[in-house]
Amino acid sequence: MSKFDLKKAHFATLCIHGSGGVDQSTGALSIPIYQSSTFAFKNAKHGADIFSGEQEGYVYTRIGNPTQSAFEKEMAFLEGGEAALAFGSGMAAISSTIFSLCRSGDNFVSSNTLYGGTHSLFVDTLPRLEIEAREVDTTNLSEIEEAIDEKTRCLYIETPANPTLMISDLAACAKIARKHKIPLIVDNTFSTPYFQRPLELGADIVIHSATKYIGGHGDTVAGVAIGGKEFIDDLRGNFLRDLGGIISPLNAWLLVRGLKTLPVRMEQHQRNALKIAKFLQFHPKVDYVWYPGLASHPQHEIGKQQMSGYGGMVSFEIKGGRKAGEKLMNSIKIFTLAVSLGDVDSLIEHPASMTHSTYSSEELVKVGITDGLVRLSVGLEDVHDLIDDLSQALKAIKI
Ligand code: LCS
Repeated sequence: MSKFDLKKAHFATLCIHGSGGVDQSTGALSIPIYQSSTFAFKNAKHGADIFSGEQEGYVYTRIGNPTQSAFEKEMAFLEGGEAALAFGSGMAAISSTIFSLCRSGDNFVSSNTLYGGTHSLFVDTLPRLEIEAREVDTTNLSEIEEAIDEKTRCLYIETPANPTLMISDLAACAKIARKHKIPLIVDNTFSTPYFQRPLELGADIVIHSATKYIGGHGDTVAGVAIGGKEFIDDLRGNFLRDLGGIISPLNAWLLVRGLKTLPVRMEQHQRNALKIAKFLQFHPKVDYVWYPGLASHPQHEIGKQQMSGYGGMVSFEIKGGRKAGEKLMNSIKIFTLAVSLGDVDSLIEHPASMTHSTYSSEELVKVGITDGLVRLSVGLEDVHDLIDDLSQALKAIKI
């Protein structure tokens, strides 16, 4: 069979064929899981040539593995980047990327609304290495400009942000980064490349917690960085090799499998999320709904320009604060009370006491993560059942 030119393929075709298709040596339709720590050389010269870079080949799974490569190749296609590198978690991808760009004495500018683990890395751990994260409201471009100085090495944006779904204007952020000759890094976990392609908007590096929509089934922790070949080669050759935050071949395979259904999953996550956001928007026990697809979202217009869809995450402010939120979470039946997101199962959690408990009380107030904020990761169950479930749990709250 002649080979299809993947460069001409549309997104859904790449999701199925982008990892390389049928295994040429065995005919296996599904890419083999190369569960091997090491790879034999044909002879001494072959080994030495691979080590010196004169020949391509696999050496040791901490440095590269064919199942990992299949996932990386596919992610590079989907994000429109030259190359990609898989990691054992989203946090490994984020920390390795920052280590590759910043040295002691440097700073970088980042969104102030971030996944709580990223915030903790930025404000608790990196200062120990004398790397300063300057967290600002990146929906306000002048705050970004004011924070940049001659020691700033990159701009880090999470959009839509976890958990308030604030949207930063990526084309405008890229313009600022270019002006100051620093790379723009975008955490694209919430949108996935199906709804948002930051590299096309001027970003230099994209990061995912692949644990979420990329895997999609709540069974794998993983991360990935996508960018220029030179940057990814440095990341692999120095930071992955030396820090060792690698993905296992089995997990890489689970992600390749997950990606095959990414477009249909994302469409359905979004359809369900929009219906739930609209149901909550006019519910008497709800104060406010944060969903980028609603016209009431403060950056709805920017979202419309830079995203082709709004995803499956919905946050809302419940009347009656923490106590009402606890009652809701204890009364819910189909949604699972759990952190993480992007799974086929619907999940519910309380950011202030769970995913974002790494923020101080002052920081929580500043970024709008209130005690009454509840976050939903809307899954793929029938939306009528999800709305009925939320309805009965809201009814159980006495305010
Ligand atoms: N980036 C975003 C936007 C995230 O939401 C997370 C994890 C990470 C990076 C880190 O990825 P990991 O190392 O977990 O693969 N977010 C989580 C959350 O909201 N609940 O549990 C984990």
